[in-house]
Amino acid sequence: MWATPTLSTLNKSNPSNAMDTFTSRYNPQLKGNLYERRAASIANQLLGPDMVFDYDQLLAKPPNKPDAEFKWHQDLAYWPVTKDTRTASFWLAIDDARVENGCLRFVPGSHLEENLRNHSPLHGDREKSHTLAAELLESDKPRPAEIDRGDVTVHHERILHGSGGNFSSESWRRAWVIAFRSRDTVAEERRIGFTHSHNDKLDVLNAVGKELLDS
Ligand SMILES: O=C(O)CCC(=O)C(=O)O
Repeated sequence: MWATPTLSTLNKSNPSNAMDTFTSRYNPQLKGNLYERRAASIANQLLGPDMVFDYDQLLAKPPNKPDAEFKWHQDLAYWPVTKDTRTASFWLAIDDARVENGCLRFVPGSHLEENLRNHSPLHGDREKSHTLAAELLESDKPRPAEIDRGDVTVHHERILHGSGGNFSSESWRRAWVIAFRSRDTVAEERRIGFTHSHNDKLDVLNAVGKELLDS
């Protein structure tokens, strides 16, 4: 399964710190692969029969990239406000994911908080920085999710999570993310031009968190 053209899109000469590609958009032959189908089935069992594919991403950190961090965030803080927020985000480890190479870390229980944490663009505004970051509280007790290659975690849209840099001199840290949301929510996102891409228009990104889309 892994000797697919997808992995060749993780161009190892790419100078950026952590790469991010929309897997099946750029490799449409991957649509409907086994991972996607199994994840869809689990999303339906967890959250209901109306859960559908929303987006996928390959996230890759090369070795020796201590600055290839994903800042603490809740996924929902990145997304437009919708009535129905149900999400199952699957994170498939392509390499063994360890603290050393930047595995995911979660703050247990944070998905149960009534309000989202405050998130700010990392540099200036959304035009300069797609990345949003939240601060940890002293009471937060983050836990690393070290998993082996081929294993999968599933996370909730409100769980506070992030990952450290890649301090390994040898190991990449690659992951294939597929997120499922309700059919109505995905339709609503597309209606306003939100696709979960860094290339979404600035006015769409700036509207995130500000209004109820269907109000
Ligand atoms: O791969 C990472 O380190 C971060 C991924 C992430 O934030 C997510 O899948 O929601």
